[in-house]
Amino acid sequence: MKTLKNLMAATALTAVSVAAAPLSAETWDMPMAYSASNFHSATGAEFAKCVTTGTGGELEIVTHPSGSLFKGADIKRAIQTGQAPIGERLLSGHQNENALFGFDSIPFLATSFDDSAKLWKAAKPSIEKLLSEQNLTLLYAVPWPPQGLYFKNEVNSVAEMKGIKFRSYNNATSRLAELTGMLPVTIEAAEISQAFATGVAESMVSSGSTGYDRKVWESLDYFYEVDAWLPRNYVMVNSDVWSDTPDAHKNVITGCAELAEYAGNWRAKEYTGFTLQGLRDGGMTVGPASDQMVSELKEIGVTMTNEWLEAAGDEGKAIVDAFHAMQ
Ligand code: PCA
Repeated sequence: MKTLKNLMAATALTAVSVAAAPLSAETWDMPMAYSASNFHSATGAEFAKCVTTGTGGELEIVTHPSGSLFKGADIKRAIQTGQAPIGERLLSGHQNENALFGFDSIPFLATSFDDSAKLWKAAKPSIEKLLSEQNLTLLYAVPWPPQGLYFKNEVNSVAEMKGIKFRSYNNATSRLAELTGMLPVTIEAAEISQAFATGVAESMVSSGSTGYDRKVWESLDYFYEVDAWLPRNYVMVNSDVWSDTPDAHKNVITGCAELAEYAGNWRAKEYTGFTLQGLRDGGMTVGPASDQMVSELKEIGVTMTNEWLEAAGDEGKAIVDAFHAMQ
């Protein structure tokens, strides 16, 4: 009897939703690289819901977290080529194409949420231009919490890092590994738990958030709060798809994007303390790095800043100058 009642209720619900569904409903699949539990993915899911609700169901956005539709490294290309209309990716993941994309991974340039917002303001016009040349329209961008160093054992100086297998996620993190004598191996966040468990990697630079999402305390024991930089994720839409989108939908999407950027920034800040406590609860030692390690890393930061300025040319220098002028 109960089953029958449920069935009747479900059928009634279906009938209502079919009647209410717009005739020309469109679906946009949205690939995302990070786990569903991550705050960027949660923000993306809310953004998708906002668009679906705001367009009265005429445009439904469906998120696919954890690299389930396209792996992180393939997301931008998939959107450029129209295999997916919309998606999210780590901006500095494109640093190998153009150094400008790495503006947010310069060690010790912008180390707080406030500075990260200023740096983004300085860089945004250049990044929007670069993306539009690649058939991509920027919708919103949200920073990760400050980047710190994860290790299996206690480490108090750069010399002690020598030979450690280091998981990298962009050019800057690979370069950091080289300059500290570690051995870089590029691995997507979705795969790091396994990489640490099997010993493919023994260390990384990342946020407390990613360590928490991937439960790295199962393999690693130390997190040093270095606050090296705050890299950014961004949501992009294929520019052809965008220009074919009716104005009424564009308005909803831009409104939802603004809301998502605001909510994502707020979440990133909230999540910083929460996830560091999560690492502690998992059994890790979490705290600042030794003075020696900080000053040695800052020296490496100077090298990396100069290398970036050289690679990013006048436009890169203009970004850094504009950022400094906001201080
Ligand atoms: N998490 C992402 C990028 C930066 C971060 O905090 C990662 O580790 O892949």
